[in-house]
Amino acid sequence: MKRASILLLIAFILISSTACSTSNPVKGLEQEEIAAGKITLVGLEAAEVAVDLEELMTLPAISKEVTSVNSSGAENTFIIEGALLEELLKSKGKSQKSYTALRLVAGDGYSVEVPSEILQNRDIILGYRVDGEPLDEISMPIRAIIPEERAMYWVRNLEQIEFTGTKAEAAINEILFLEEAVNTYDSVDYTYYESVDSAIAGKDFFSAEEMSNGIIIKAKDGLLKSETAEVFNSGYIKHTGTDAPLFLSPDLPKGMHVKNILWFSAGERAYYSVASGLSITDRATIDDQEGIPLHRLFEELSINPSDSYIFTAADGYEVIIETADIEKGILFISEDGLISVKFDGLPKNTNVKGLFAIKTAQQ
Ligand SMILES: Nc1nc2c(c(=O)[nH]1)N[C@H]1C(S)=C(S)[C@@H](COP(=O)(O)O)O[C@H]1N2
Ligand SMILES: [Mo]
Repeated sequence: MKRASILLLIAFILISSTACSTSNPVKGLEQEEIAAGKITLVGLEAAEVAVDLEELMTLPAISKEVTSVNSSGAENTFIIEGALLEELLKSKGKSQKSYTALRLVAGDGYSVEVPSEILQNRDIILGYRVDGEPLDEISMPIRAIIPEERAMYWVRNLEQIEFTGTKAEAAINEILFLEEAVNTYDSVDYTYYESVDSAIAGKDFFSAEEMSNGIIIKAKDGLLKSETAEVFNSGYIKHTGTDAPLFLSPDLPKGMHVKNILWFSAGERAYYSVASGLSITDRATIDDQEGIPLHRLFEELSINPSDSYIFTAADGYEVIIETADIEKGILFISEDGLISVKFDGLPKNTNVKGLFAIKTAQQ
């Protein structure tokens, strides 16, 4: 909202107090502002559908006390009033439950994909009033609120909702280790707060073909995010310093950055941070060496079943491990800083140092 229109709005409220608030369902909002506040629904019908606040207000209004928790743990409780997305969709003969995912897109460049699990189980409120007042300037005209879910989904200044079709769940056939992979790509200096760290361009990690269904990023705290190829390619993986591995971009709102990544994948390949894995996974010990049980790594990434797996080192050394032996293995970082595996009771030649990748042998 423009400064001039706020001043006008304030003047309007001061001059004609009750007349406006009773004739108008959003107290403090002028008719023109209600008409101007519109969102676009893309992918719902053949053509884009525009929905304005006036239409939203004809739907059953709901009011709910919600608490947002931001990434630093700060809580904020307020009452949101608005209409349910499900009611809006119902009025168009649709349901949020029939979509695999949707993307909430804001006017400031922020966007977030809402996965199927949330679409199946949660209410999505298209909020137009907070604590009985119009939304603040950065949130208006509509803020999406999904109670019980992370504030990451509570998109201010909602402009567009994109409905997407079925996405093929990619099955992983290759795990690459981020700590080794970073040596094979060019890093750039990236200034992050007070320090200058190293980062690799997002577009260096996957081919366009691999990214045709976008990418998935999982953080150490369990956060799982789907991003478009466009968003990922506009950013970097910062692999040294604070919050690393960190996905960030100078062009994206900070809320789209992902701190402390565990892995990210596109198509059949995933990059896994062993340092992140070590800090959250229960370890097993072989001959005084602690590490991540390999079967836990395989579970985490849902790697495809295979009779055997090929372990490749950065120097080209390769060993093939039978599936039955995977449970004997651990993944660790050696004293000299190399990604390594060893197996309880297997010959020494299965100890791989400088491990670059694990691949399914038959696909
Ligand atoms: N338009 C827009 N909406 C946004 C964001 C943003 O950058 N732009 N950040 C999101 C994130 S990551 C969080 S944690 C919350 C922060 O909401 P709060 O300020 O109410 O805590 O807003 C979400 N909605
Ligand atoms: Mo956030």
